[in-house]
Amino acid sequence: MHSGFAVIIGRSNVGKSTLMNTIVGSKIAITTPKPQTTRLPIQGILTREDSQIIFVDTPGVLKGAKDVLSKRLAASVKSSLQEVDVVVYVVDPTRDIGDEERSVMLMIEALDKPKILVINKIDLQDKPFIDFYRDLAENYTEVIEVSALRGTHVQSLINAIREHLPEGEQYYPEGQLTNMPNKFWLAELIREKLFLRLRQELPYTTHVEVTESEKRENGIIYIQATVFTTTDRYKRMIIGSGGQGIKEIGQSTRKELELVMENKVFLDLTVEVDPHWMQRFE
Ligand SMILES: Nc1nc2c(ncn2[C@@H]2O[C@H](COP(=O)(O)OP(=O)(O)OP(=O)(O)O)[C@@H](O)[C@H]2O)c(=O)[nH]1
Ligand SMILES: [Mg+2]
Repeated sequence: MHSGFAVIIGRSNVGKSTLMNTIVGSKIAITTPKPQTTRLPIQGILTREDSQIIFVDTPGVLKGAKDVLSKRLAASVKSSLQEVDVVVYVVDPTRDIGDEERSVMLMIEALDKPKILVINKIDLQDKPFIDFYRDLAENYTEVIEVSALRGTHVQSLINAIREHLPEGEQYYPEGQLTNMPNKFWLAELIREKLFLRLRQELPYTTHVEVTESEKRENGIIYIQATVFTTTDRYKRMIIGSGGQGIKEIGQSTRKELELVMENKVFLDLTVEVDPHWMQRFE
């Protein structure tokens, strides 16, 4: 048996969470077209007959961000790099290589660990920067081109990772797909719907907490959650005119939950102002 940790790292929006979900075969991490969707390192577990790989999905690395949350995110990425067996560095060949990418790259190339460069989104037609990444091959243990969205070459990636895992026992029982507690995952799903609906800076001022999640005697799963935001103005924007905004967020979350849980769900969603929620990340 081989087992170990593979950290998925890269700048925001390259498809790290999508890749982890595809590998694990279940939606563990939320994914949206907006940068900085992932906020906490989340583990996705792949157990096979001869191996167990624990993937750690990390928040996109942002250079020079000064707010508490971004700093905390960057720190959590750096610390998740310390104890892993394999580094999976994901890049997006459709986007220009800016300062941010260069600094991530330097950080990774300095690590003395097996490093796999994953060029993602190969399903897209226009990939002007793909040769730039291909030319970096000598700095990495391996280079694999994938489409996380479609699953292309994802098996080759899994096999390559397994090659570099030490011998060892399983960390988690078979069948366990994530380390994430249920309430946290529910909160993440609500946050995804918020992200998808809200514009520009608004998503980054929000935080979701699930206070209750239980199956009641009538067979319905009852979930109570609060969306925290920093100002009254944001609260009004989230609620929307006549409550339409929060209603739609609630409906799309509930629909997805009912699909996943194969159960009727009642979702009680409220919005509250808490100017200090970010400090809870400190
Ligand atoms: N066409 C295409 N789109 C992809 C692929 N992988 C991810 N995407 C899209 O890219 C966007 C970002 O994906 P995420 O998985 O949320 O990216 P991330 O790297 O986890 O982003 P952060 O959590 O913000 O760091 C989403 O709209 C995905 O659907 C791919 O292989 N092909
Ligand atoms: Mg993510």
